[in-house]
Amino acid sequence: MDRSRLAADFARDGAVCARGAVAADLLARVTAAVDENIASPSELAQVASTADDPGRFLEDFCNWQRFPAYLELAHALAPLARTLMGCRSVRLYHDHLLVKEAATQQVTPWHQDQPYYDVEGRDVISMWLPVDPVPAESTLEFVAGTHLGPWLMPRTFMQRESKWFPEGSLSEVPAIDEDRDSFPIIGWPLSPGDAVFFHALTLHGSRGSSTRRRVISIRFLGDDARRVERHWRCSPPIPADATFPRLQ
Ligand SMILES: O=C(O)CCC(=O)C(=O)O
Repeated sequence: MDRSRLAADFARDGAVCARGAVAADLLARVTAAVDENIASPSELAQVASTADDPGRFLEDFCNWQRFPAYLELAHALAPLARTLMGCRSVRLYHDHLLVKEAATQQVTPWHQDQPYYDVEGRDVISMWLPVDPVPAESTLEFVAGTHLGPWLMPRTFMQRESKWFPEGSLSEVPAIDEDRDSFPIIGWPLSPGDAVFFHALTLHGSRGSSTRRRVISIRFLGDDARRVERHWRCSPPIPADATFPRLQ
């Protein structure tokens, strides 16, 4: 893996793919943890698909204290997160489970992550790791370069409600799927153990999934990231007194 090349691509595009980033033994422990997590979701878990969807889109958050393999994964990939952010320090912000069962039609609408958080600063990065093969049709896609642009309106995935910033206070996410050729969309077919890293402001989304697509994502904070008080419940809601383990 050419880390300086990845860092240059990340600075330009806001998203990169690190092939084979996780060793087979750790990947096996993470896969087992994902399965335990699915079988035993936390109180933050939610189904982000409708009852008539032939599949199901399950999300869960903040489970690293229950599943040591998630923390191990965060430690293993923190050095790469640090290189990509160009930071001296890396902290674990949270983990996010994203499972699309086979035949899920629910899309993940285009969005940025940071407007849902209670964090300001440029050094915020996500790592998205599938434990199943992911073909191009159902992979996570990105609009290259949007990490350099403004914050855009966060909305709930299904009802499209503005539960965070007041209506009109941020520009809306453009209708990317109506004119995909006008946007520099990037994404990669993935094998288990490949890790996609993206900036918390990079616009991203995905389609439904005909095959089962189990993913664990780790979100990292770098040097200038700081928590701020919000007047609404953030996603995920993290207690004000939570500490974020230093990984690097
Ligand atoms: O897995 C997906 O479909 C969406 C992932 C996503 O939005 C994220 O990791 O922030």
